[in-house]
Amino acid sequence: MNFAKTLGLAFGIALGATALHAQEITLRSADIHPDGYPTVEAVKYMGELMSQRTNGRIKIQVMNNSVLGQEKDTIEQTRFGVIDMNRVNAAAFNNLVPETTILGMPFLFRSTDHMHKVVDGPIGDVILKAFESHGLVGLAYYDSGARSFYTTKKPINKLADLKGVKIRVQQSDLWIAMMQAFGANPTPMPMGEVYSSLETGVVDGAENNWPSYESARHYEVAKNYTLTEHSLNPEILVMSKLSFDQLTPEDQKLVRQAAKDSVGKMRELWTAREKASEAKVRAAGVNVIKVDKAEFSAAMKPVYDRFVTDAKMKELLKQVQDVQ
Ligand code: BDP
Repeated sequence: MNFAKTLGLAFGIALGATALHAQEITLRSADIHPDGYPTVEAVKYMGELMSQRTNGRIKIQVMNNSVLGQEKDTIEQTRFGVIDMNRVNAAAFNNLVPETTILGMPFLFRSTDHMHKVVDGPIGDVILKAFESHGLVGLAYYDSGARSFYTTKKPINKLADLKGVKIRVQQSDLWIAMMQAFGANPTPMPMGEVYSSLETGVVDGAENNWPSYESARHYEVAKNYTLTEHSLNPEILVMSKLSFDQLTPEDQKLVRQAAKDSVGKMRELWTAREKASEAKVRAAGVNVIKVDKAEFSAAMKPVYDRFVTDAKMKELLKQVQDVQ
């Protein structure tokens, strides 16, 4: 956390704590996406809210475009308080905070509305709370649409077409297992390496939502997009617990509230961007393929058998499925 008047503060305390009130705080927030991407703009919006609500005393500096590194590294730095906030897809937290795996389970959510009801309700709160024993404070969920496969050479028209195909996945055991259950050959790597890996044939394909497929320019090198829509895994905005604990209880409340208040903005931006990205890649001549999703979904039993084993996960899964 950047206390603008760190020295002044120490002196202020020595002289009689008046400087405390004037203490300006800048929270640095990481994101891999470029300017204009909904997650980046939503956190900037949260920063505007913070600034308005504190008369400029607390600001957020969004350090996007991967300037602070790839997600795995920025998560570690956030846990150590080097970075104050981080917006990352839930998959990147799976190995650290097992409760988050439920959100990425294949073909779990019936619709975006179902996903919203889950994350906006008590289940969402339980999962955010689970971050605290891992050095992080879960602040909010952001939309990430549906993820689908894309390939460079062989188009995926049916499940059998994925057999042995090298697919890049996020660095998560759940996602590796999911690809294996689809019959694919998973290659975990950070997002920043995907474009060149597709281009050079290190992988045959990857999977992501329309906006990431478009904004990372993967559609230029992987021109077959197969609408499997296998997961609606959301994004999660977290704060470093070390940074959070340095704030006064009032400021902590302000941060939590502003994060929640940025969710509506994010959903608006997301809906618009999904449409715009889809239109852009279609106009660029991408081969968009419809499939029988039931066939893909039927192959996912091993994933559920492996990741929903203990009583806690079983209960969580049931609760999610029961949300109407
Ligand atoms: C994007 C997420 C980003 C992930 C990326 C990925 O917004 O957080 O890093 O997918 O696949 O949709 O790694």
